[in-house]
Amino acid sequence: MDWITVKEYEDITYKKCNGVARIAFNRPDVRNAFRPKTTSELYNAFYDAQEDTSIGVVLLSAEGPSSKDGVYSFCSGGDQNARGHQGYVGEDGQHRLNILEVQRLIRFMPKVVIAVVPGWAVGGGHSLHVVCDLTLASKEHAIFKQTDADVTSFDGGYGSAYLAKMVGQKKAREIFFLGRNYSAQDAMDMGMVNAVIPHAELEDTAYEWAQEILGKSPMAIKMLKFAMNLTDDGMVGQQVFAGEATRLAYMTEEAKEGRNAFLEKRKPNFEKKWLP
Ligand code: S0N
Repeated sequence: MDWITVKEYEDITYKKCNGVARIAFNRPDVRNAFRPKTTSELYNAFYDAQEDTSIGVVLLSAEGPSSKDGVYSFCSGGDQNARGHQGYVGEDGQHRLNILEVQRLIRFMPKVVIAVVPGWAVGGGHSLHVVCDLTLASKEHAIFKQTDADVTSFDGGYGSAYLAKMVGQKKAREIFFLGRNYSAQDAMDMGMVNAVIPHAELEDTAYEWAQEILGKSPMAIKMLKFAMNLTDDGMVGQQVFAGEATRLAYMTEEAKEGRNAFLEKRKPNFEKKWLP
């Protein structure tokens, strides 16, 4: 695979290859914790991937291992060193919670996002894998853990409530209330991981899964993602799904006639075709 670097960032890496974008955390010495700079960079890269019509699948992965102790991590959530009294403090001194904007972009983007988990997925890092469409995990090194209740920095949205839909209420409560470590196999048995992959094959497997998805109908993949989101996303889910219905309606003769009639300052002639 010939990955091409799209843009140089400080806290992440961002590459593309054959319809696949790979966005990876790059702070392995702090277990890939995110600070405001990281979330801004993530948002920027995800937005680019969303807008690029040559990209159909995004891998959210991580660089590593740590140069200090050789440990692999996906993401350990919010950087506790950057945390102030109102959220995580950016270089501009402002407190932000903008990991939630990254979550929403992953959730609502019309492309498949795969979490590629090479090591620790903890706190807000755990929540990110939950919000991704699919999760692939390293057999040897992935560990799933929720520490939100240890550090009073908690995700009451997708990270917990949506997790409960995924693994069931009892298991989700166990994960958050006890904060234990779960292996890749444990996580798969619970239904929050799609496949457990030997570590050395993890990235190649993620790329292969992406290529398989890229062989499908882009329209169908998008509509299926939005349909599966809809029931859990309330009016926003309906808005996203319905937006695509509007886009399809724009393609009809009827829609062209409506637009043309307005521009030509005449009454529209819809020919009264009330289809069954
Ligand atoms: C990941 C853990 C379990 C790994 O343990 P291990 O292997 O024993 O390593 P350590 O020795 O603990 O760590 C190695 C070095 O990395 C630093 N480090 C690790 N994690 C972080 C971190 N999150 N922030 C800052 N530094 C971190 C260690 O300090 C150590 O450094 P050195 O080598 O210098 O000693 C273990 O590390 C662990 O438990 N980490 C903390 C996990 C955690 O509690 N994360 C925060 C949980 N909460 C969130 O993420 C909230 C997310 C969020 O932002 C949010 C969500 C919803 C709504 C709003 C928000 C919001 O924005 O606030």
